[in-house]
Amino acid sequence: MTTDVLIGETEYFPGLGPVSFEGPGSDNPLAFAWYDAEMIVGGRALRDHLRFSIAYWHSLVGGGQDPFGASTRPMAWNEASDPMRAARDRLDAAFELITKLGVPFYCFHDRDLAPEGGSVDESADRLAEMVELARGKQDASGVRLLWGTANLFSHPRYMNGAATNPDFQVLAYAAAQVKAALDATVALGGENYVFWGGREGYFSLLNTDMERELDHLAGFLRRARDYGRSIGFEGAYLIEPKPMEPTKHQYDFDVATVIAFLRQHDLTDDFKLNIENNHATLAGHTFAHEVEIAGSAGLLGSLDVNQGDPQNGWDTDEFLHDLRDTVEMCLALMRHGGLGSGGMNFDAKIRRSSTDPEDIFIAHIHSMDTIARAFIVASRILEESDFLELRRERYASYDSGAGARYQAGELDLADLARLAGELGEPPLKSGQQERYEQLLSRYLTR
Ligand code: XLS
Ligand code: NI
Ligand code: NI
Repeated sequence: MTTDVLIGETEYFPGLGPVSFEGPGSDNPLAFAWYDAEMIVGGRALRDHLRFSIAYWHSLVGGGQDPFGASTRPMAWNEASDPMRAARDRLDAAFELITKLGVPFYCFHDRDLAPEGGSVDESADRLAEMVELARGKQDASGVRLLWGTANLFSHPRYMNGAATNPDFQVLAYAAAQVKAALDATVALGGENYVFWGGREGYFSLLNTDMERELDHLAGFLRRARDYGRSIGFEGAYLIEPKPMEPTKHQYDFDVATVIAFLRQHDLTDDFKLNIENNHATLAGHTFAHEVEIAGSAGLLGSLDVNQGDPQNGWDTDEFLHDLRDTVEMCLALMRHGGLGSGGMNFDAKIRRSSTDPEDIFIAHIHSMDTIARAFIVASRILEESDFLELRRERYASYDSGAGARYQAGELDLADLARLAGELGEPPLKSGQQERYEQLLSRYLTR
């Protein structure tokens, strides 16, 4: 898979890109130092392991506005007064950015691609019109759609939720939007479809019938799945957990909560997880922890790569650049077999005060480099060090004898109690945490 640079009528990032790989010694902020797309790791090119993706909403739509002030970032592609004209300009800018960065995938919400119309039908028509154009851009460049989704949180009608809204009329409206977004995803060959429950949650239990809302949510997901399958969508449906924001308590709290919900409603054949680092940390977990839980359940779908600020308790969506944390995440990811049809989507935004055109390039380049480097470090730890062996040894007592019988489901509680008496007081065995930490540190700099 190769991507050709696509520039529309206007070049929106003149003098920037295409970005090339210069190697670890490079001081050029606009070149890759670690992400060599062609580099073979474990028999596959890095490009195919990492499956990077641009997030349309942060990189082409969001202009740095916050609750205290308006946009700061100049985005010429969003300035046309006709919103469909702006959508076409934005598509040009999107494919220029994606192809100049050499990123193989992108992701969007319906409303990023096309503005909402005055009715359900007009909105669907506008989306279909933009999908046609996006199809042409994909064909011309080789860029693919990692996932599509519907924005069920920005419009005021969704202030009390979408699929969990107490008002059925809102739920029906959300269904119309998801139907059109699934049509768009299928038309563009999208490999996954994401549900992030933007406002599926509550601010107060006093006015919330949680049991009913969760039941409605499951019913909504079932209908969406069935419709998608009926129009030929073969990819994975992904739920993206987040514990809070915008509501006080989001129902898709974390990976474990979502897995329990999927199992309760018998949805695990079709649904997996899209895990975002900043959402993991908001839930009091790490990225690695969430990947580990999903991987252990065989439900690892895709990743939204970003990071939060340890001193802030909200979703700051910074570009992922913490190497050590990323190595830990990659170790979990690789032990569970990698991404499959998922990818690594940059659900991240440059800071409000980052207003130079090159800032968006540098942000992506730095993050791609960090992840590539972490992935290479993790693969070397797995292949060259005694990491796996140390972990295996730690559990060796379950590999034979009574331990193996226990693991195989044999021995009842009374058997175990009898064995305890026979075996006597267990000697203390070190968990050797510092040794593992040291090992990781050494590989970081090799
Ligand atoms: C918001 C979410 C959102 C989803 C897509 O916090 O991360 O961006 O990824 O709706
Ligand atoms: Ni996300
Ligand atoms: Ni997020």
